[in-house]
This record gives sequence, structure tokens and C-alpha cells, in this order.
Amino acid sequence: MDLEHVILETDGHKVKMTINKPETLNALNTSLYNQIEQACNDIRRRLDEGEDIRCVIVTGAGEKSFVAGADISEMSTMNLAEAQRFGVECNRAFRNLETLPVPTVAALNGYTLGGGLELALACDLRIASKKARLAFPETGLGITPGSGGTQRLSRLAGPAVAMEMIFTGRMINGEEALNMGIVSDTAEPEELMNVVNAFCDKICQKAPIAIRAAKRAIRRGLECDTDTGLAFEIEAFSQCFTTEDQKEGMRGFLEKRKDIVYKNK
Ligand code: CO8
Repeated sequence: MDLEHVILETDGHKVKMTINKPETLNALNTSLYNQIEQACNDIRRRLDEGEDIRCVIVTGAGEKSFVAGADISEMSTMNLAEAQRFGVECNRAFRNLETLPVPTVAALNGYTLGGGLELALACDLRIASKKARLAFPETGLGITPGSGGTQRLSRLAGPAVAMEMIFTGRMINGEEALNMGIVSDTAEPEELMNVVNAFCDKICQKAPIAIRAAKRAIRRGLECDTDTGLAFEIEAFSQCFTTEDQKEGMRGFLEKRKDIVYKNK
């Protein structure tokens, strides 16, 4: 399948994924969910082939919207079986994004609604423009969130926040999202991509194998009991001692060097 409405651009160690259908505020139909999945598979293949990708940025094209939700015109006529199939496909795409080995950061450049907020929540971190608006409008359309919203928002910000946002559909701005722990930072709209790039550059400067191991341990730990999670952490920690980057990082510290460079080895 062609990536008709998803653009992948590489800038050093960063890959930017742009949802590019501004005429419908980047609303996601089945084809677009599948293109997101295909883009994730493309990033996985490049990582497997040894490309030194250290961070993925997800954003929306245009001035107005990150993603204004799933495509209501496509969903409006679905029956039970079609809705179930749609649910499976959407969730497969977002789970693929969530489990990418490298950190993912969503740059929320405008409306982040319904399936758009679910896309943002499938990323590891989020930074919002001050003009971003976040909401789950689904219950006002007679449906629930369907691609992870009920699960990921309650884990991230707590069940009361998830229930309030989902039950009322209330729209929040970037500052509120920051106070609720949903986003890590906010930026003036024209500064958003600079702020996101600087944030990702900081991640890219750290030891990439350690970052990937930490992501794996945190993600797995969220889905299991504490002892199993701690076992993942010991595994992650100890595996770092097989890397050149651990030696470089610690030797650099002891030699008081400022020129520590991680080679992803
Ligand atoms: N679906 C389809 N088309 C959309 C959507 C959408 N979600 N959002 C915007 N559009 C279209 C509009 O219809 C319009 O098209 P046209 O020009 O042909 O009329 C175009 O985008 C521009 O939008 P507006 O003219 O409405 O722009 P405004 O600035 O007036 O309003 C809003 C912007 C407030 C964002 C408004 O467009 C809006 O309310 N959009 C719908 C938001 C919404 O309810 N989103 C949630 C959808 S439900 C959902 O996401 C379910 C997730 C679960 C899916 C996974 C299940 C498995």
C-alpha cells in the first residue's frame, strides 16, 4: 500500500511521521490507520537493518489540527461486524506505534480529538502547542473511544481524569493537559517544532541502547506485577554492560570528559 497520507522524513537520528490530510483536519479512516501501521513497519525494518534511528516524532499537517479523530463519515454507516473489524485494525496500528523500540513523541499542533488523542496517547510523550485542544467527543456521537483511549488515558492520568474527559467530552487546552500530566511541555504554536526537536535531540544524545532498554522495561512494567517488572529492569540494566556505550559513558565520566559520544553499539 502507498503511504498516500503519511509522510516519513528523516533528520539525523530523528524520523518525523506526519499525518497529512489537512482537508479533513487529518481525520483517520481505515486507509490512514493502515498507513500508520505501514509507516511503523517501515521504521521497524530500518531499525532491524541497523539504521541509527533514535526518536520518532508524530505530528499532523496544517495549521489547525494534529488529528481531529476517526473519520465520522466512514464510521456513520458501520454495523457491528464492521465496527469490530475497524476496532481491530485501529488498535493494531496504534499498538505497533506504542511498541516501537525507540521513543516516540507526539507534537500536538492543534485539534487532538477522539482517535487523534488516542494516537497521541499511543506515543511515549507529548508536547502541545498552546493552541492545541484535546478532547474525547465520542460519547457525544453515541460511541466510546475505540483505539485505546479508555485504557491509556486512565493509566497515564488516572481513572478520574479519563472518566471526566470521556463522560463529558470537555475540551482542554495545552496548559490544562500539562497540569494533568498528559503532556510534558507546551510551546507557542510557531515554536512547537523547535521545542519538540530540541527535546528529541536531548534524547538522541543519550545512550540509545540504554534508552531502548529503559522504554522496554517501563512499557512491560506497566503491564505486569512489580516483581516481574523489576526482573525486566534487572535484565535491561545488566544488558547495558555488554555495550561499548556503557564503557564510553562511564569512562568519560571518570576522565571528566565533555565529549562523550554514544555510537549505539
Ligand atoms: N471525521 C470526518 N471529517 C472531519 C472530522 C472527523 N473526525 N473532523 C473534521 N472533519 C472535516 C469536516 O467535516 C470538514 O469537512 P468539509 O470541509 O468537507 O465540510 C473539514 O474536516 C473541516 O472541518 P470543520 O469545517 O468542521 O472545521 P471547524 O474549524 O469548523 O471545526 C472541529 C473543527 C471542531 C475539529 C470540527 O471539525 C469537529 O468537531 N470535528 C469532529 C471532531 C470529533 O468529534 N472527533 C471524534 C471523532 S470519533 C473518534 O475519533 C472515534 C475514535 C475511535 C476510533 C477507533 C475505533 C476503533
